[in-house]
Amino acid sequence: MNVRREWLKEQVKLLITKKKSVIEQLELIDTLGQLGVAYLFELEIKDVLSSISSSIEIIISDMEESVNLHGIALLFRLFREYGDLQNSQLSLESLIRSIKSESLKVNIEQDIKGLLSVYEASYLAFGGEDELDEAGEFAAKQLSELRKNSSLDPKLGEQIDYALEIPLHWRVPRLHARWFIDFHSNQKKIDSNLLELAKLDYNRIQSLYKKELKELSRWWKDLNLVCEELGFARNRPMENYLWALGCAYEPQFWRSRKENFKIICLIAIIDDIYDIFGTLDELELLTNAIEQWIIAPELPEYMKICLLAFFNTVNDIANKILLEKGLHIQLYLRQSCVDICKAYLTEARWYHGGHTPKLHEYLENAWISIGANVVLTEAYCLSDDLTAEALENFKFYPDVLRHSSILIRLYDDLGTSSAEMQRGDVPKSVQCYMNDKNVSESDARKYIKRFLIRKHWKALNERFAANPNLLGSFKTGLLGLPRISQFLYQFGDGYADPNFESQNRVIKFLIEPIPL
Ligand code: 0FV
Ligand code: MN
Ligand code: MN
Ligand code: MN
Ligand code: MN
Repeated sequence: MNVRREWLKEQVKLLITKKKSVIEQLELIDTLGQLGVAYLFELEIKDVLSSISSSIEIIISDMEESVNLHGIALLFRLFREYGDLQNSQLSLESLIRSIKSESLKVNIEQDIKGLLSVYEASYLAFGGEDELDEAGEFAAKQLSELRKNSSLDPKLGEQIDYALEIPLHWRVPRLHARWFIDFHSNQKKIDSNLLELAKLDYNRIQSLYKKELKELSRWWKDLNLVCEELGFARNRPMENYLWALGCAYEPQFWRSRKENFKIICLIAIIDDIYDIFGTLDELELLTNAIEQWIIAPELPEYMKICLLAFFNTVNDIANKILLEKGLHIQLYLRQSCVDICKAYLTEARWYHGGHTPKLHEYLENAWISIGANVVLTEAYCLSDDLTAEALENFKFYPDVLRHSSILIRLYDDLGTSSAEMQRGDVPKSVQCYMNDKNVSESDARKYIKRFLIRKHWKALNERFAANPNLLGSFKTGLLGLPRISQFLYQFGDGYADPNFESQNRVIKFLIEPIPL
């Protein structure tokens, strides 16, 4: 398999460098990305994009002349995805011009490929790019209309449904790759060597995940926290591994993925202590003990058991980095843990005091209590590129992390708040908004889905593009965690209470290889 894979890789390299039109170049780069193999050809892709970059104005004016909506939209999206800020602005203007030009409307309505591309491109918008939103909405509407046409090719119909369900930019890349490979398997549209490489590589990475999950499950079992004293807590190692994969799915980030998994397992138990089991007095004691990083003697037994494992896990990883690099990361990890527990305590006080915060007041706390601050701080500290200087320059929670966290929180609230309210928990974003505006639950959900989530994705896109040099899986997690959150909570609580739909998708992700 490895020999075959190497050979295929060489063939695909030849394919990339073969002479072809700009549109064909762009489509190939896009296909590599959607197949999940772009990471194998980073240099080649960079070369192609920078050669396009150097004659961008001519290319765009050619596309405008031939009314190539698909081409301009794809160009825009790829420059945004690959972080070429300057050229994405340039092609954005052309894109808007093309869509707006009245005379083109007739063509546009029949140009399904163009509409799909505009739709997908619109999700890469920054804050304030409202015209792009409008273009995306226009495209979505046209596509739903076209979908009703019974003579539409069924394959194309399937593609439209899939796109309208969730845009590409919001999807978990590995899962999308699986869909994309399956979708194209019996078609002749993708070069057969490339498709075979994608399948081999998908299966190779999947078997790597299985190995990791096996090792991590053993660690979790040996930790022995699934015990009588903590019987109220969630025991979901596989789903915790999915969170860690969401943060970094690339094989080379194994280190941070593994430690992220461990910390997520522990955070999930601590969350359950704050939400479900602890009395308010106990929770005050617990928060104090975590701030001082001690197993205080007055803590109840179940808290001691959990804290000891928690401190050990964090100290262990800090010690490894100290031995390897001479760097002290423990204070950073500790600070992120203290911050989340304080946010948990605030929620517990609100809950026990019967307080319903305003939505903005709730979110000001809840973007921390969702836990991405802990995962991403750890990801930063475990990046292979971490140096003494990078550690010194670490800033807790820049704006880009805040927007990412808010998204994870909003998806979580949409999926979990019904059960949380039934069980008894602090009002979540849905309930806070209902209370603020005196609206129904379904209106609150609509507001969050259609407005708030869009708004924070735009802010995240913008901040992410403005910070191209972030470290390791800190960088990948900023986009990856909202995506995995979207995935886990799309059909209710796929994290703690998985239904058939969620399980099925996980099996495709982690268990079932692609038939060759
Ligand atoms: C959220 O669960 C959840 F998935 C947790 C705590 C696992 C860790 C996830 C990350 C670190 C991102 P839940 O809905 O119970 O969380 P809240 O905050 O709503 O109690
Ligand atoms: Mn909870
Ligand atoms: Mn909670
Ligand atoms: Mn902001
Ligand atoms: Mn929740």
